[in-house]
Amino acid sequence: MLTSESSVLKILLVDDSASHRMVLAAELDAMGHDTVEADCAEDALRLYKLERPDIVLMDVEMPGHNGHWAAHQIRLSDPEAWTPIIFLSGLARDDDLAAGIDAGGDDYLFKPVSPVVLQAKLRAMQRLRALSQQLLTLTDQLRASNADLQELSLRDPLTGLTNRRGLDIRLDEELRAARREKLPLTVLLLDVDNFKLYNDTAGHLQGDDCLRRIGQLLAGTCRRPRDLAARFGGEEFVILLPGTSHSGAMLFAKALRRTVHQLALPHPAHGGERCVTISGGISTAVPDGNSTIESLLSRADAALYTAKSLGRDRFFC
Ligand code: GH3
Ligand code: MG
Ligand code: MG
Ligand code: MG
Ligand code: MG
Repeated sequence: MLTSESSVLKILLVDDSASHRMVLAAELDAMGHDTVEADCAEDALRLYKLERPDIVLMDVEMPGHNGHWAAHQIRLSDPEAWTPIIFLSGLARDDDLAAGIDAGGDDYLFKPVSPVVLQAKLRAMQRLRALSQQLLTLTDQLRASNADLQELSLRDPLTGLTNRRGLDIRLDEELRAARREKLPLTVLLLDVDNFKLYNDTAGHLQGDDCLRRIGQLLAGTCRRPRDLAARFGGEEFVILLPGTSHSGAMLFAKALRRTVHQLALPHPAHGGERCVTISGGISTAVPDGNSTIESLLSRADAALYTAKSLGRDRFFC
């Protein structure tokens, strides 16, 4: 997009000479631009921050700090954005020009500058500035979509719960925190009972719907900020309860079982007479140096296996 070439620019004009400023400001005004004037390097920096100009025209030699200093400070104050700085100076040796560019200038013109040259240079800088702004916008969009992708990669699309990857990350964090704070960590591994039969009778789509509703229910049981409900895989879920002891976990499981009963999702295999139930294995530990995510999960898995063997619709620890 190079169409903004002829738009009105806000130009910060820096020169300690009032007569130079007057001449240049009149020329810029004739070109249709708005000018903000500074008569020293310190004021240039202040006005730059206040006015956010599109382009800076900078004298080099000034009492106090010089134009090089002001250009350097402007670059430091605004590392993300790029505002063109053109030096206009009576110091007209090649080395002066090179020093100006090294100080952060984007161009360097020798005084006196003809209005035609100045106008052409402003157009060139405007073109570059438009490109740099496009780049900034693209970078912002890229950052945002990266964040979206990151979020998506940790979420289970069917239930909207945290997926296995997200669970692994949180489990790792919570295990470290529990070790550090010497607090218990409870893991519940939950499995929908006779779910293959559910699918076989009602079909996979209705099975998906059942998993979605169980997922919602589990998410609703997590009341504390650090509690987490996740889809472990298939019809298996995990609930993570940081800071919850064995007795707290038992109370939680009892309430959860009651909530599933209250949801009363008919199980199609029994002609709708019986409802969907879940079984769970509970593992609670105050983790020490030997505790691992695997050890916590495998204890919960063994307990789940026992819950299933004892007849399902129950929790075991
Ligand atoms: P048990 O009470 O012992 O857990 O029996 P079960 O039938 O629930 O266990 P099994 O492991 O034999 O079957 C689990 C079923 O879950 C089989 C699989 O097709 C189904 N399943 C896994 N993921 C999904 C899914 O995303 N959607 C649907 N609809 N079904 C799924
Ligand atoms: Mg000067
Ligand atoms: Mg299973
Ligand atoms: Mg199974
Ligand atoms: Mg099952």
